[in-house]
Amino acid sequence: MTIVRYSPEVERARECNAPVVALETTILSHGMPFPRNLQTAREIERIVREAGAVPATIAVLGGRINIGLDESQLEHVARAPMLKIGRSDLAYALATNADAATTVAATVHCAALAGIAVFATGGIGGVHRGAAETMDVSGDLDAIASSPVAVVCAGAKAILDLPKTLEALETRGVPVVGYRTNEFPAFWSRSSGLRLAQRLDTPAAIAALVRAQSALGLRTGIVVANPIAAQREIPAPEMERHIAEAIGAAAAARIGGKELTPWLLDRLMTSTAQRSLEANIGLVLSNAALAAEIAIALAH
Ligand code: PSU
Ligand code: MN
Repeated sequence: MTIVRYSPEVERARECNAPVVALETTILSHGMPFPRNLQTAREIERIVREAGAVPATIAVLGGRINIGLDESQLEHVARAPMLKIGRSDLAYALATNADAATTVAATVHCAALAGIAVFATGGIGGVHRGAAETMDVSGDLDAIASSPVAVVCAGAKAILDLPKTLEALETRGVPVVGYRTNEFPAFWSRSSGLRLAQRLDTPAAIAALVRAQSALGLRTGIVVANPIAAQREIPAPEMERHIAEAIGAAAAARIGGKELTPWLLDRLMTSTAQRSLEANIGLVLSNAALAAEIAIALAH
């Protein structure tokens, strides 16, 4: 069974070993409202192309893993209500000919299948606050740990327990490197107060890290933590008030499981008067640009 379908643009890039950047679709389908999600998806792809790499936006359509979406497929993902799928749902989505948006977890797996070494997203999932009771730990962590892909993100979403998320990454053998920072960024904010032992300041240096990881025979992914630009950030103390309120409201409304992350993101959009959305879009675009530069450095 052919399970993967490449767009003509990605197919050509594969033939000539051109730099490719994988992109996820849950962030579009469940993380941002229409039509901003579609505009953002187009903008991400434009930034990757302008930098000299090929964007490979990934979704499951009609039960096939599509790597590289055309304009109408991108619009379908942005507009139509669609399943949010992690790795545990991938086989089911294929076997039932579903249309589905892929999370970081499902997307890094598909990128690894396709031999794509660099992936850009907003923020990875991680250990949820209260995980000691709920055991809600995003499948993103295990998927990154078993997919040799560099994940360019603005850290983990600050709705999570960030210290536990870093511990979980360490346990899984995933290097976390700060891009031009000594601190693990907190998605909407530059600062989390959590120090990182690894810092690199150029795309070429990150490419060297990716090569070293591979030379060691480690099939583990790498988290490249790229803080949001200073002029776009929502300072951490301010954001924390909104997050605490949203988590309280989610508990009162008994929101859990897959719904939790999209629900919290949506609530924060309202409580910050869309500032969290604008920050989210800004950091994704910046991650896409950095991912393209890393992919290009790797191709040399
Ligand atoms: N970051 C965002 N918006 C999102 C997500 C991340 O800015 O919508 C998505 C990603 O697809 C990530 C997923 O993989 O949330 C994690 O969900 P969960 O916590 O249910 O594993
Ligand atoms: Mn979960």
